[in-house]
Amino acid sequence: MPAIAIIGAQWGDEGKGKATDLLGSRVDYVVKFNGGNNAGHTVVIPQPDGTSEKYALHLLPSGILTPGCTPVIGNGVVVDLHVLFEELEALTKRGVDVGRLRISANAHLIADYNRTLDKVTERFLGSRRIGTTGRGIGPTYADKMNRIGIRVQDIFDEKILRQKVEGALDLKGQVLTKIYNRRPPTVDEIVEELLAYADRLAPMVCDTGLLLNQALDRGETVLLEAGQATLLDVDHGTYPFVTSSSATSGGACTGSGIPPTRLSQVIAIVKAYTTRVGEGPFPTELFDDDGEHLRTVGAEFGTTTGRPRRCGWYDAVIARYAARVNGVTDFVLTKLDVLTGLEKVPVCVAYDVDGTRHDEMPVNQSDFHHATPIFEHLDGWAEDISGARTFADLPVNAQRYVEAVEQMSGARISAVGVGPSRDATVVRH
Ligand code: 2SA
Ligand code: GDP
Ligand code: MG
Repeated sequence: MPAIAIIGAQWGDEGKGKATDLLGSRVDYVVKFNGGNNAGHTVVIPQPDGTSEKYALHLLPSGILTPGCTPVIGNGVVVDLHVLFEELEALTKRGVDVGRLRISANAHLIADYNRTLDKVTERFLGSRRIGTTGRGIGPTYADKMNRIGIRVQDIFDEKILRQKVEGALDLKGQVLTKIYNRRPPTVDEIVEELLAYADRLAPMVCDTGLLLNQALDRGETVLLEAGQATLLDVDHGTYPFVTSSSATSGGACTGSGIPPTRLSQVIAIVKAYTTRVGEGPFPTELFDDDGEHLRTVGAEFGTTTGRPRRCGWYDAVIARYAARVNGVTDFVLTKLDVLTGLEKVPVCVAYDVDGTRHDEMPVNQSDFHHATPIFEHLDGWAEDISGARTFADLPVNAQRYVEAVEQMSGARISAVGVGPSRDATVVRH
């Protein structure tokens, strides 16, 4: 079996963690290929005694929860070592075997000064802030592109590490002091902090690109799991209100070392409505009781920061865009249960921008900021759907909603989420 990518179709938190976990038992490797501990994936696993265990993962790939599956942190990820070991320890305490984790020698490390810079830059930007998670993600990717980043492999050679930290602090120290009036850390402080993890990290580090391609050669299955989503992608998202990594299927290749010709399936996770955390345009956003209803029923609060998520109706223009940019073969429509009880469910089919209809994402970002949604109002349903396991179990209007959204969004809907738990899923294809 070849490689499968799972990506987010909207602005994140579509339920990628649950979808990855669901496929986990059928795959040999789950790879995180972008982002860092800005991600938040919630996975709910039913237990034999009828209770359920809830896990919130930030830096670790969701595959860590599946026995027999090897979780991999790819070269496209930025790693905060403190968070890495904190998450590993927390899972170990809960009985999860974390010994299989492999980490790319080429992944970049989040240094202390980049966490500081992330936070002070946001404060400095004031009303122009991005609404970042404050985890140092943007500054660390900036260092990577600027060729002053620190990579995982650097911490196994103190001399090289020291040289690299000196080089980075030459620049970043000045920024912190002269622009933000902060005392920068010393080279010794940073080197010491990073070196402290070297022994524990060493057994996990390898050439993950080689590992994964060899697994594919043997006929094993590799699942590439995105953090964030298409509209937060640094190239294809609502720039500058984006994260700093490549969250689309192209990023799955560059961030893992698996070539595009080996991807056989691109699964996009799309929520039955839309949410966004942080700043930036959001045409279907609701500021009324309907928005509050979606937030409350959908428990729409950030998994990493606890921030309330902005909520709005389903946007088929965005879904079509995600289908195109990622080469989506299948959608998984999540959280359909959250729409239960609504008499009518509006779905955005196009935008109106100053009297002009746009069926595709406007090329100009300012137009997107001013886009007004053109809605189709679909019939709702009142029946509880959380127990549905086949498409036929869904009320007719819920089936029609899925079919209508499928028609508008540019790829088949292969599965539908009807609750947070692993088994609360209707599989169609
Ligand atoms: P950053 O920290 O540089 O990546 O922030 C840049 C933008 O990317 C958004 N972003 C996210 N959006 C949704 N979910 C994310 N993960 C967490 C979650 C978020 C949380 O699963 O709930 O807990 O707040 C995530 N990570 C980054 C961010 O809001 C900025 O708009
Ligand atoms: P991710 O970042 O895409 O992995 O998504 P998050 O875990 O941040 O947010 C998705 C939230 O929705 C989590 O709390 C999941 O447990 C929950 N969830 C996933 N699928 C469903 C579903 O079909 N129905 C409901 N009600 N909740 C879901
Ligand atoms: Mg999330």
